[in-house]
Amino acid sequence: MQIGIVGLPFSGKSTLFQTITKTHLDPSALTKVETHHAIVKIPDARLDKCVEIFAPKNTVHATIEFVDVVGLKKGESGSTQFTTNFLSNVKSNDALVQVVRLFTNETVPHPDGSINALRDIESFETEFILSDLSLVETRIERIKKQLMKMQDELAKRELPVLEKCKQILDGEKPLREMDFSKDEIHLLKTYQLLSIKPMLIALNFDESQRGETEKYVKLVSEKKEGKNTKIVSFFGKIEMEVSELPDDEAKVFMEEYGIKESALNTLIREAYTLLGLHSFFTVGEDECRAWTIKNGMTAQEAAGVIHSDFFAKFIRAEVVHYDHFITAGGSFAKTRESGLWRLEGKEYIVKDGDIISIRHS
Ligand SMILES: Nc1nc2c(ncn2[C@@H]2O[C@H](COP(=O)(O)OP(=O)(O)O)[C@@H](O)[C@H]2O)c(=O)[nH]1
Ligand SMILES: [Mg+2]
Repeated sequence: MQIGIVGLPFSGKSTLFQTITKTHLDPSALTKVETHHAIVKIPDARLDKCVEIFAPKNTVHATIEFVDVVGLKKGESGSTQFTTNFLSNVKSNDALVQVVRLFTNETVPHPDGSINALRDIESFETEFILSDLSLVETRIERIKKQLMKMQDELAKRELPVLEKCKQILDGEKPLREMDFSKDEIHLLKTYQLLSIKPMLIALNFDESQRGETEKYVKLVSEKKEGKNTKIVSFFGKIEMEVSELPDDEAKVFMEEYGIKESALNTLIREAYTLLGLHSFFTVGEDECRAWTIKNGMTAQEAAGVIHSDFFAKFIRAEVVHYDHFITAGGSFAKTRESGLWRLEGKEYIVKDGDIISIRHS
């Protein structure tokens, strides 16, 4: 999974990127128009606990790739057209985090001269909608011409979906707010539309604004939160400093500043929810591992995520929920005795926190 961090220049994208990926970008790299990638292990206290119990040779966290999407030129305002380079860098992401600046900092002026979160969010939205609209219109025209010449089944199926998109975009709405069927989503995949991507709007506050964040979050949420759009907040500068501290010191610091959850944990939790993802575990003395799957996946599909062969060769899944495993003192034998350990068939819907072992032929 790949999450792109986007936003206007000087909104705090690179600050956020460095905070969550615990990387240091060279100051000279920050000013260059360059895209940075980093893979982040998803923190999971349940996996940590399993590791404590099994002391495995190997521990594998689920991961997310974060991308600091640069490509808007310095000083370029949100009201001007985005560069094609920027748009193409956005396309490859599964979800986007849009960093919106609320901090004031005289030394780095906002490109539009003032702080206005709704204006910034809307200018981004408009650009994404216009870019999608132009793509959709071009495609519709091409398909219509093609259908005049010859019948093409795929084109015939695509046309109504594209027209549905056009209607939404003409109404100045992002595509992510609409309902699409599985088939429609599948047909639209190849277009790599922008406004269809789930979006986390991350309001970046200065620590001096600690008392005011809720007011702004509420204001922006009322106007902008919706299906596949979620508003979160963070304190860019201070959280970057905290991320450089050892864990115990970071904890004290965060408490002092009233930061309930690190930016990384907030982003991951919300991104999982937006993307409809959750985790299951495989555990043992060799390896403890967290796996990411879509909500609603069956035991057989989950087996296929572990190993493609396991899908076809699936017989049964041994399942116990993490909570039950812990209640039973971290002992499989005890979960068996108390009937919490189960054998499930291929149609079983895997739940967040299930510990699974696949029986295969
Ligand atoms: N005062 C203050 N400055 C910040 C905050 N977040 C970022 N900055 C500063 O704003 C400038 C731009 O941040 P950067 O992350 O490079 O923005 P980008 O252009 O969006 O990648 C840097 O000088 C940061 O130190 C914040 O929360 N408070
Ligand atoms: Mg940057």
